[in-house]
Amino acid sequence: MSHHGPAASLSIPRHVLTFPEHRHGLRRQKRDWIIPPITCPENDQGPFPKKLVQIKSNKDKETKVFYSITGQGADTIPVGVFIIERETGWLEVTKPLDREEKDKYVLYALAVSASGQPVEDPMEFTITIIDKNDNRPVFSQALFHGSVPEGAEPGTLVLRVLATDADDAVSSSNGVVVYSILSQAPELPQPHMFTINSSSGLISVAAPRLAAAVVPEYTLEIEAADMGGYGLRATTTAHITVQADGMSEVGNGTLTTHVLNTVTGLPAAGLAIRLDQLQEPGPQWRELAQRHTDTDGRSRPLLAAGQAKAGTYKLRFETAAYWQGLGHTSFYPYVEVIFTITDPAQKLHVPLLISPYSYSTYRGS
Ligand SMILES: [Ca+2]
Ligand SMILES: [Ca+2]
Repeated sequence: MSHHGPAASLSIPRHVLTFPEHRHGLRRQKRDWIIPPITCPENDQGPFPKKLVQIKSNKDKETKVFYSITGQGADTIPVGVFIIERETGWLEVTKPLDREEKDKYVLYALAVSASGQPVEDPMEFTITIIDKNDNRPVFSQALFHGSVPEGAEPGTLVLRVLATDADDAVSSSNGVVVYSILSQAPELPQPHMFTINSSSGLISVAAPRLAAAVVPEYTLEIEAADMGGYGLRATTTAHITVQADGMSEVGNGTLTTHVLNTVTGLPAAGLAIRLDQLQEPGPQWRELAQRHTDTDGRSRPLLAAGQAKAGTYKLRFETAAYWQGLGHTSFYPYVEVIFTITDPAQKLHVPLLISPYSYSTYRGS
């Protein structure tokens, strides 16, 4: 038994397609006879007619053989795309083909003698059109809309964009679309507030501290590119609305705050704040409110008028995330200010002044 060399079938020249041998005169094709695939690139610019493969009958040793073809692209619509040289058996294509219009043609080759008698059974063969990347991705919409509640956790889904590509996505990457976010406007409280799944087009929250008061709407420029992200490109725009949380605007709250960045002397925008109340007799804290500071460093009131009760409260300021958003590291991962409300009717203002290495607070009103 020999294991050397390629299988015998591979020694058949690729440009010749021979009618299958009959087994003991049986008028059927051998079941194990494999017709080699015939391929033709799309958008070929010729010159035409262009030879694809030579069809051959071994009966040509005994008699003169004439060849013809029938089927799709030969004598049925689209007629005349493929022709065969009657005497040589050369199969030829006559014009540029569009794979996106038709990706394969099923034909039959016939071989007859000079008197018109068939010398072979009709041989079925398929011409497969090989894709070229001649279509760019197309977004299903010129503008996409999505919305997300403020303070949404990273991973929260926002919307999905969709682009299609007419090219072959099965045996090539010409039709495989890869998504990316090109830009985010505004870049507040930091760039990359959102991320996109490169294959599904699902956009989700990437960073915390989405705040309607800071940025009520983002504009993302989204790209779709074929060939694994390196081919033809298309862009679209996505508008993402940040929804303020359910609390109604209350102008006369009893507990307010503002945060000042003492490095720049400017208000600290987009900083997350949480208010807890101590559950007497303790030590459990109960969350009452979450806020983000706006561009003035202020948040909506943490306690609405009439909501305050005497007790011990804690304001937690997410300082590290804020500094991280500005490209700094913070010595304090967060700042907690604990204070007592004795007179619920009195307005109370608890500001925070921060740098990466210090903070201070005071009682205002
Ligand atoms: Ca394409
Ligand atoms: Ca194509």
